[in-house]
Amino acid sequence: MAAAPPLRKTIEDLSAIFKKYAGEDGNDKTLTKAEAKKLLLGELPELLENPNDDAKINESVNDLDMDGDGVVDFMEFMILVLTLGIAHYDPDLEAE
Ligand SMILES: [Ca+2]
Ligand SMILES: [Ca+2]
Repeated sequence: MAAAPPLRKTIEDLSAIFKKYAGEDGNDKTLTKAEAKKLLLGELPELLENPNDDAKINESVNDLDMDGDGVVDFMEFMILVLTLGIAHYDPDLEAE
C-alpha cells in the first residue's frame, strides 16, 4: 500500500488526533473540557502561555467552545487548526 500523499495524510492525522483525545470518555465525537485540555497540553503546549496555570488553560478551552454547549466538536477543533495554520503561513518563506 502506497503512503498517502502529504496533505491527505495531514487531513487523516487531524481526524485521528481529534478522535484519540475525544474518545477518552467513550464519546469520540466531542471533546469534554478535560479532553480538550489534554489535547492542548499534549499537542500544542507552546500555545499555552503558562501550562501550569489552570485558569489560563480553562480560558483557552472555553475559547475553543465557540457555540458554548460545553464541549468542543470537530468543527470547533478545525477552526483552531485553521487559525493556527493561517498564523503559521508566511508567503515569503521558502518551502523546505
Ligand atoms: Ca469525548
Ligand atoms: Ca461546542
